[in-house]
Amino acid sequence: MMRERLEALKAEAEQAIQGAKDLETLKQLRVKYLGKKGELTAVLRGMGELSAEERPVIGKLANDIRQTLERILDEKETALEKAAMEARLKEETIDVTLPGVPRPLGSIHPLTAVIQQVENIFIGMGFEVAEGPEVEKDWYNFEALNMPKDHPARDMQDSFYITREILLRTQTSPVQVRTLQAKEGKVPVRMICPGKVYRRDDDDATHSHQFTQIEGLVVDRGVSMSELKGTLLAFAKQMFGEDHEFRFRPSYFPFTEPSMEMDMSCMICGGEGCRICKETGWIEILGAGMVHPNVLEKSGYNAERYTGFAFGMGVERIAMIKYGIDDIRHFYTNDLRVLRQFQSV
Ligand code: 2NL
Repeated sequence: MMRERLEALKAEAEQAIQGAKDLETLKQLRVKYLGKKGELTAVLRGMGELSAEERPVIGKLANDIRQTLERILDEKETALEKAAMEARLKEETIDVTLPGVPRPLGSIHPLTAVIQQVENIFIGMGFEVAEGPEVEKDWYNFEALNMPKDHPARDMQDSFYITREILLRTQTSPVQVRTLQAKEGKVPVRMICPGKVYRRDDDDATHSHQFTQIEGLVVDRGVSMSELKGTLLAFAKQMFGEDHEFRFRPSYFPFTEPSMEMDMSCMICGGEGCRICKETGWIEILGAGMVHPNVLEKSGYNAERYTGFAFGMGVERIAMIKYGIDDIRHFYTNDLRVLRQFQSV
């Protein structure tokens, strides 16, 4: 009687274990058949009614069944774990040979590229880079630069006034005046200042009411015109290449005396004369000169003891020459067909 019940229990348990579909079910089956309150334990509780001969035989049978069930439960558990792991691996497979998602890369704006190139060249010659406000006092923008209120040069560069005394700077020189003041007459001064400047021009292919300027300034004892020329030649050769000719010709600025402009042999015709250089063979690249003594004095420097040179260039102009851009408005309209051509710059 007891034997039949045990054999039936074993058969039922084996079938249930083999049919288990997941680990949770298997865990419940282990409790159901082998647990403290499980069915095998329940059957064994009736052992007391057995005869002394039967008891060890049934006891051994019950133990064998327990061991068998434990073994097949363990085997099934291992098999289910393995299947679960395989399913997960299959599910989470990553195809490392798939192409990546391309990230759209921007590019450095040609004006930024030129500013960085110019900065690096002058940093290499011991210059510092300074920046300052775009909204300026009339005094820093004009007065300190030897352009008093009645100076004709003030009409030359019609300005955006905010009040009678405050305007959008028409050049970056006010930054240099402020730097000189801050240095309180100390030398050497070797600086360049890049930045936006504003002039009341009508926009066309070569003019913009807002453009970018880089000015440079050196003040020290014994600074000379030859040092200015050498510095500008070293700059221009690094900027445009060794295979160009450069020349200086006299010019006029209120804040320098003497003043000059620097030309480069036309990179289109090589000096033969063409539409770009207006048949002259030369392209103007910057203006420069020896700092006017009035400017040094107004900034707190003794013009008897110190001399200086200064120069200024339009960044758009340099970029147009360097990259062959024929319309200044390309720098501001952000046409991607234009900007994409500067991805390697
Ligand atoms: C040009 C010419 C120039 C300067 C800028 C300067 C600054 C100080 C003193 C004296 Cl603080 N001069 N700047 C000098 C000569 C020329 O710019 O064509 N700019 C676009």
